[in-house]
Amino acid sequence: MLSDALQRNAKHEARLSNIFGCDLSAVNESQRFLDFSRNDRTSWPFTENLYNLPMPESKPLVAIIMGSKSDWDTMRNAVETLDELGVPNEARVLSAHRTPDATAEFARGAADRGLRVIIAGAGGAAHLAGVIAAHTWLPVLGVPIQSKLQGLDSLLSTAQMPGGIPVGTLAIGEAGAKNAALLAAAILATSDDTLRQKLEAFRRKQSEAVLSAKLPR
Ligand code: RP5
Repeated sequence: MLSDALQRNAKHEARLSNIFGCDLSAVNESQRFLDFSRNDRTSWPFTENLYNLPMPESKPLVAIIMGSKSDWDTMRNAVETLDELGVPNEARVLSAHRTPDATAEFARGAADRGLRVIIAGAGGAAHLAGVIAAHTWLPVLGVPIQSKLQGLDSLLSTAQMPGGIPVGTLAIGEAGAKNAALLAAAILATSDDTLRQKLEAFRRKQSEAVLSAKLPR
């Protein structure tokens, strides 16, 4: 009877892995099933949602990297846009200059961790996106941070990559961060219909807001 239950659980798990794209097979199935059936959810890789239903923790698909904590006010626009679209993401500070080894290590391991797009924002002599791109085959989107030179230095040092290692560079500042997130979502949406629908809904809502705008006269 227990083996039947474990088999059913394995099928259920395979379906969930398929739906949510997270690797549940790495954990010891039988132990987790026993723990779950004992109502001890501490070993179950789910979080509780508002309705108290078990929900899987999704692995991040997009990483938002910034060269300094001072970049957060700009780069939060990327995080918030991805959150709005329901794209699992992670954000952290890494510097091409101040933490070169950690930056390279992050970039080399990114694809194997399941990340699919990297957004990198930096200001001044902004090498971050280029350095990350040098260490991974994943698409890297660069956001030039507004700087003492109005972000022109950041823009040129992010965009002007010599041929061979591309960085898709967005606009300077908040608009660039927001668009980097939308572009990352569009890249993922080429193989994700649900996300494509969310992007289309986002565009529709945006168009409606423009068309219903009231001028102050
Ligand atoms: C870059 O230098 C960062 O991306 C940031 O935009 C700029 C200034 O950094 P802080 O001096 O504010 O840490 O590496």
